[in-house]
Amino acid sequence: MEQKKTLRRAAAVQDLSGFGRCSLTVALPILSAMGVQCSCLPTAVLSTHTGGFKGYTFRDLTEDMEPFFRHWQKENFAFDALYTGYLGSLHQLEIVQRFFDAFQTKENITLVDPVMGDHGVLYSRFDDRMVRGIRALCARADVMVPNLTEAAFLTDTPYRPDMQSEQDMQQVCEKLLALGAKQVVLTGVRPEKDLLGAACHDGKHLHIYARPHVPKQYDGTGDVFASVLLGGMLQGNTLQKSMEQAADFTRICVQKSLENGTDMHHGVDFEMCLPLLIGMQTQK
Ligand code: PXL
Repeated sequence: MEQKKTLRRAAAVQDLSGFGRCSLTVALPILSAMGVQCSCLPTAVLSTHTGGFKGYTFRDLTEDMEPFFRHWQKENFAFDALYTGYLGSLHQLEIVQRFFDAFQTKENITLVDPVMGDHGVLYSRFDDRMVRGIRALCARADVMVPNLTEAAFLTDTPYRPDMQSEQDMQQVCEKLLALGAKQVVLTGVRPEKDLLGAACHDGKHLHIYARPHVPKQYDGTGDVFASVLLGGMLQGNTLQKSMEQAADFTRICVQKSLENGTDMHHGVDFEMCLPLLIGMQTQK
């Protein structure tokens, strides 16, 4: 007899940026395409994301966050994954700690994407105190997904984009794991000049995965990567396989957006690539 499929459920704690595909407008469609139910705990509603647009509106939903998840708790909702991304204030980081207290279990996956900067600099709204708060969230993660900039701030080491050897990756991952997370996936890794990819460390082994670099940067690609990574893990795949799938899919989205001449701040044209994700599905 065919086994019943179980629908996995993730809770995504992220903002909703109305324009410029990132955070929830990426996590929701991607997880859905991968057969994962995505519940949303919105942290803020913005007219656009904060990287590249001037004069955006920002409706802070911090005050709603705790009543929002306490209601979920009263309803006895449970989640196979807790997924956090861009968090805009210290107060929100404290609330997410309580969200973890309420919903973490031995079985579920907590994925913390420590969104706070890129290219060696912190985003606006982020400072040292925020870095410390995000470090404390990473300590409670099963998987953390920093880029090289975030890894440098989290480990309090200078940003050195030229340090890309296997030994360098091993060292960075070990320092990140020392923060307390069980597994780490490092993004934006460049083992050779024309390659771009990611490295993962599951506490035992380091794996590096890189493909020919598509020479254009797009906002929101970190969110695409983290969402596919989580979807893959919830489908029962290993960290390494999920990382490879996330890297491949992100690369395909960047390639498609480049072909389409899409503005970098609009995020990637992932919609045209979603059928591929549905095709990649291996959920038991
Ligand atoms: O993609 C990360 C992200 C998410 N949400 C908001 C952002 C950013 C990056 O700048 O501004 C609001």
